[in-house]
Amino acid sequence: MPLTRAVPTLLACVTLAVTGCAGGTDSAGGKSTEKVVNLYNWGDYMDPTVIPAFEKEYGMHVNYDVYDSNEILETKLLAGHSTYDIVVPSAYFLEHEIKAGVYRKLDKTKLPNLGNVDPEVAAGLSAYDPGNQYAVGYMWLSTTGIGYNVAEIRARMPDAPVDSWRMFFDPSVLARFQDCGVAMLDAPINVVGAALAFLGRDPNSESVEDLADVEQLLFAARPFIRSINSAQYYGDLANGDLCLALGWSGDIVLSRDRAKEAGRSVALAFSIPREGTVSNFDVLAVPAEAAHPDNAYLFINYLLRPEVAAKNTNALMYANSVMTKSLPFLNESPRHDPAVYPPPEVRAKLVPTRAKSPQYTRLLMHMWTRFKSHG
Ligand code: N2P
Repeated sequence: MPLTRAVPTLLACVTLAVTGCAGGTDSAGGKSTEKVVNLYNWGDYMDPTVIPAFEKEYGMHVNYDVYDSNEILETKLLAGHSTYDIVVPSAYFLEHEIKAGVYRKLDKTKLPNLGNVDPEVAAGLSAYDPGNQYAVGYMWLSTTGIGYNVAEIRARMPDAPVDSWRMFFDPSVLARFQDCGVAMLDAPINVVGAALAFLGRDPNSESVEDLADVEQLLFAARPFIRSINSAQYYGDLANGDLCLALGWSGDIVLSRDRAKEAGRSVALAFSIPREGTVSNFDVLAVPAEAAHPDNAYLFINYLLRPEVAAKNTNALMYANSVMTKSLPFLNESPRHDPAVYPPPEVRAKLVPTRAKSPQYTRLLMHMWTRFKSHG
C-alpha cells in the first residue's frame, strides 16, 4: 500500500515549496527534510504496532511497501531511481548488491544502538558485508523447512517422513499429498539449497552437475505441486487450503499459532529436515539514492532497541539480531520454540546461504523459469 501514500506527500511538498513546505528538497544534496521514511520490506515482516509507535514518538510518517522475493528487490535496486530509504535484503543478495554500488555506507554515528546487535550476529554478517559497513542485522535466522497439516498428512500416510526432505523429493511420498495441496517457495536459491541437502551435497554448490540433478528432482515433483509462492502459502496452510509447504520457519510457525488462537481445527507443524537445510539472515540497508537517509537511521536505530526487536520476534517468530538484549522481552512461545531458536544439534545442520555468482544465477534462473511453467 504505502508507496502510493508517499507520492501525494512528495508532490504536495514540491508544489508548496515556493510558499514554504515543512518538507521540501534540499537542492544541494538531493536530501529531503520531509519527516518521511520509505520502507521497502517483505510482507508480514514487522510487528504492526512498531511503525505507529515510531511515528508517534518522532512525528514521522513511515510508508511501508512490500515485496516477496529478493529477486524483485534486486531488480528494483539495480534499475535505480527507487524511492526507498530502507530495504531488507537477505545477506546472500546484499553481498552482490554492495558490489554493484546500490547502498550507502552507514553513518554509524547516527546508530548508537548498533552496540545492541550481538557480536556473533555482526560477525556472521561480516562474511557478506566486510567490516559491517553497509548493513545492520534485522532477523538473523530464518530456516527453510517443512510446514504441514498434521491430521491431513497423517490421514494420507500414517508413517509420513515429516522430518525428511523425502516429503518433497521422493515422488512416491509427495504424490500422496497432491489432493490436499502442496506449495513451494518461489525462492530458487533456498529451494535448490534444500534439494542439495536432500542429496547430501553442499547446499551452496554452484556445480552444473549438481544443478542438473536438482532439476531432475524438481521436475519429478512439479506435477504434484499446486502453487509456487512465498507470500500466500502460509495463510493457505492456516485456512486448510494446503496441507504441505516447503517454506520459511517464522511464517509457518506464526500460521500455526494463529490457527490455534482462532480455535480452528487446523493443527500445523514445522520441521527442520534431518538431512539439514539452509538458513537466511535478513538485514536493513539504506540505498545510495535514498532521499531521507537521516530518517532511515532514526528508524533503524529504533528497530535496534531491545524492546522493539523483541516485539518483532514476538509477532513474526523469527529470531532477531538483538539476540541477547531482547531475550527478557520475549514471550514464552518464540523464546522456547525450537523452530525459532533451534537447539545446538539442529543449528549444527543449518547451512547459511552464501552469495551466488552471476554466471550461476543465470543458469539457476533459467532452470527455475522452466520448472515453474512445467505442467
Ligand atoms: C516474511 C518473509 C521473511 C523472509 N513473510 C525470510 N527470509
